[in-house]
Amino acid sequence: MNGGFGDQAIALNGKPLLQTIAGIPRSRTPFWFMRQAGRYLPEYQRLRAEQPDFLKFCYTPELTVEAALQPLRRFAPDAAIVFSDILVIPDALGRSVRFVEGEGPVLQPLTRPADIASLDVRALDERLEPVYQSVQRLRAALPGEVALIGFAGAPWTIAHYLVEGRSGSDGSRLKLLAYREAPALRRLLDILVAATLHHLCRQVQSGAEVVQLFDSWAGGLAEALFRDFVIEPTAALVSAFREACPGVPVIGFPRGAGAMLPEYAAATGVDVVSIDAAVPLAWCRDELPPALGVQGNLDNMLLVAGGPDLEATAERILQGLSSRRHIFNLGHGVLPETPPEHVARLAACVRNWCRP
Ligand code: 1CP
Repeated sequence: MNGGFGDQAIALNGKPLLQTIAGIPRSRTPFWFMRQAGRYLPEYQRLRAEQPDFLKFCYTPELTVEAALQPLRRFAPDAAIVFSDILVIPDALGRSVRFVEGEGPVLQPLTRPADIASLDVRALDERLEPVYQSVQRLRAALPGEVALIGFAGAPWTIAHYLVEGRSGSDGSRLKLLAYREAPALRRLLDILVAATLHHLCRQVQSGAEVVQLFDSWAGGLAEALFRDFVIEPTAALVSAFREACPGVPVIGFPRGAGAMLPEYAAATGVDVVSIDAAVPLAWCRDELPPALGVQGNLDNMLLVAGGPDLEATAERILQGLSSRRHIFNLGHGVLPETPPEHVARLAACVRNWCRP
């Protein structure tokens, strides 16, 4: 396991992304792209054809390591992210999870308190062993300056998929559960905190150097719900993670959190907040503490569109966040319809941009 920031010379080992998070000034802004591996790459499509069952793909290290390395060969980002999915946790807890072509994930919805009691954390480690092997092999295959990111879905977002059952839904079932049966939802979130803590720590033990929590469904919540069911479980998770894996930085991505971002950052203690494309740069400067890292936030749809605005916007983001710890990224993951040439142009632009 990596040492804390106290062991910087060893732990940060010339890796721009880790150095930036630690506040070591650099001439270049490090970058990677959420969902940098995946369907927009023809070489990924070919690899996927070898294993049409997506979960089986996620549990086959030979395939996941190759999928994670593909974007590195094309774009040379400063980080690799292990190829897996946030829904391996519901799967490992014994719920049925299927990925349906053209529809996305379909889960057996969790509807009764007895469903919560039936979640079984004991099988987790065994079921997810292939993910940890993927991390280990990927780390060994990485160029020395590339950092390895482990990840998990945040408890609220995993609860979303467990309760709603599919991706097209608007989240109303989970919100009603929060209002009508808060104690049951708290029990569910407690289980998810424990499972996620274990999953993140095992990734770190296997070679992950930084972890990201994807809270894709954190947006549009009333203040009290956001506080009780996004911030509170995330804070519990981060604090337990700090104890178990000291010195390993945490990136939080509460997508759509907007004006709640400062409170999220302060209460959870994450090192970096990942911001979506709707967050104004000037607002970050005024409202977020100067030592907090910021990751983001080019609109993933602009990356689909391309055109001269792509470089101009990237430079505006680089400039706008240049006075703080900034990791350049998108506001949300690369979309399947994105031309890979646009991603290559963006990578070149970020790599060649120098801090003023
Ligand atoms: O057909 C295919 O090949 C499957 C497409 C796919 C891929 C490539 C899915 C299904 N998951 C992934 C990989 C993945 N998912 C990664 C690793 C790849 C990388 O980043 O380079 C990561 C980090 C995720 C995370 C993930 N999965 C999130 C959080 C990020 C986000 O986009 O908000 C979410 C919400 C999921 C669920 C999921 N898995 C897959 C799909 C199509 C979805 C989204 C469904 C929805 O819209 O609700």
